[in-house]
Amino acid sequence: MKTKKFLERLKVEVDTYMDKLLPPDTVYPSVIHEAMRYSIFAGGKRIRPILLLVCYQATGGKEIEKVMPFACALELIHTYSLIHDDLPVMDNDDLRRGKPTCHKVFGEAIAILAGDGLFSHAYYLMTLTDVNKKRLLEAIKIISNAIGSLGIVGGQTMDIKMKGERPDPKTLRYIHSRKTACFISASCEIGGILAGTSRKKREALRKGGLYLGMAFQIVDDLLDVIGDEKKVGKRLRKDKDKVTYPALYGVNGSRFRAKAYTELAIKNFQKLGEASDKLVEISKYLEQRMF
Ligand code: GRG
Repeated sequence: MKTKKFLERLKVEVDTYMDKLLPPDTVYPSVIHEAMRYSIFAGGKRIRPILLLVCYQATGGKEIEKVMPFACALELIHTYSLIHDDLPVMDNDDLRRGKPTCHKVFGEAIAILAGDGLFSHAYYLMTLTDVNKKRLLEAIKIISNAIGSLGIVGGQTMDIKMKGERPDPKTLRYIHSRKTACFISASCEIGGILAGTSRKKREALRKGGLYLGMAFQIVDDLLDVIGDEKKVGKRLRKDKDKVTYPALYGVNGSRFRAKAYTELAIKNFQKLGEASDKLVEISKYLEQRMF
């Protein structure tokens, strides 16, 4: 309950900043700003910005308002990836975050542009981050690498290419680490970078985030099999022809692996000492989530 409340409080803070930092939907041409805001505020857990903020504080960062623009930028990029992932040429989904997907409401062309608009605006927001410019440049380098063809784009490419194929452990690990874990790892590492932490702690955050991200995607796979559509907010039982952990290891084997990755994440986060308490709580909470 304590962790749930903590996450809800930070989600409200992130949402308040995003509301201020996104162009209002009255700005011409209003339809694009309506579509961008629609997908952002349709729902979502805000895990990536929250991890950035928690890692920033765990490594000595004091003024979270200074790094809020970067935290919001992560959510804009994530939402952009969801809009494009839902398109008919990708996963062809009609429900996301409990609401009709962006292209169902605004049409495909505007949905593509809403994703593009969120992506570019994310980089604009990064420039508003009020930290030492060397740290900022390093953080931009890390996120750019995590979301390109060596990260999310590569993972999504193989996710699509492997549809209908027999899953094998190596390809499965590649897809999950690039499609999801890279971004979660970057969110954690960037928190430390913006706080100006040591190489050693930064590495603990990077590795911890990577393991946490693997567990996160395995739980996402599991929810497709055992979850409740109302709680998850998207159509379920849709991953049947996809390369997933349950397809390769079954429900129990996947649970076991989600737990093992969570334990590895915690082990790495604990290298920060007592400051890791919140990260440990969040890791355990995410492993048990039903949404
Ligand atoms: C370069 C950002 C970018 C995208 C282009 C479309 C695409 C390539 C990638 C899609 C990647 C994708 C959708 C991965 C799934 C990751 C995942 C677990 C999504 C669900 O995240 P949650 O549970 O969702 O954090 P909420 O709605 O809570 O934010």
